[in-house]
Amino acid sequence: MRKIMTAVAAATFALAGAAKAQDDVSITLVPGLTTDAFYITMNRGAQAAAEALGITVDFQGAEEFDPVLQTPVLDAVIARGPDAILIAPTDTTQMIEPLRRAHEAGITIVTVDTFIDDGMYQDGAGDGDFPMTYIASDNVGGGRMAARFMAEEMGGSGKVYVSNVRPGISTTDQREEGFKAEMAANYPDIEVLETQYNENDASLAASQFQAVLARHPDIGGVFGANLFSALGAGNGVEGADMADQVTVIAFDAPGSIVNNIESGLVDAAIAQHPAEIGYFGVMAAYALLTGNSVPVSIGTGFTVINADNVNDPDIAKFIYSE
Ligand code: T6T
Repeated sequence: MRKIMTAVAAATFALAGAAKAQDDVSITLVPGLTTDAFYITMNRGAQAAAEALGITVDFQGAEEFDPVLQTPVLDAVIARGPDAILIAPTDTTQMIEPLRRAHEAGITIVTVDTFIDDGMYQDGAGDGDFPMTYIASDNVGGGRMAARFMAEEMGGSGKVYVSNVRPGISTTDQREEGFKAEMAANYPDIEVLETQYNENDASLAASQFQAVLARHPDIGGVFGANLFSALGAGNGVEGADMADQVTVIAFDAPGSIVNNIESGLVDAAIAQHPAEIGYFGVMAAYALLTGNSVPVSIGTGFTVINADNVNDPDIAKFIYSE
């Protein structure tokens, strides 16, 4: 009961305390890392919304996807005191306390792409209940899509593994969860081997493919659960000259992955819509700051890119900016 009162009180404070004049709104977007085409594209969408609203949105982040590096960036942003922070938290638990400092300073928090705690905000449950909304892809659903494309491409049988970043990141954890759940439910003849964690390092992901290949010469597929995992998995497969035998399904769609689809190295990419996440993230923060309510979560879409549509002019807008 006490927790529920706290959540309701917090929500009321955020709305009542922050009803701003329309042109007096300051928002900072803190990405998972600044140099990733996914977040660069998210910022493009955020800037489009800022322009439409006549406001400024800053982009401040660390150079690696790491809570130890993201926390000081966040502290510096809090010190400058924007009205709202849009953030892709780099760890579900480690970013709760740093974000609580922002919340306690009266800053409205919106999480984009990744979430803290259980990702269900404003429901009175959990330590990280205070963000106002979560705007992202359906990552469990995306993982399920990846499994279906993988299994169809492999004729429903063979050995695969997930190349992933590290445990504790909501998005990539959920993609792996969805991938494994779909395989277990619908493709009993696909064996999912142990996940390989690459710390967001494409070179490590590539060498991990070589190591898995040494243990399992009949490996048939790799699911790269994010941009760097997929790029590295593709490089590993190419280095072993196994593009014809190994199915690679990528999450994310920068130009480099699209090139790998054109060359036949990657079979399909699940492109997220990061510009959409940035656009609706800014719109949601603006709505909250000007006294309006917003949904507690907003789901954005996917586009699957493969050899059939890679050169279709309608697909070009889903390739990430670099
Ligand atoms: O896949 C995206 C993002 O959704 C994820 O949270 C972290 O990795 C990316 O930024 C791609 O590198």
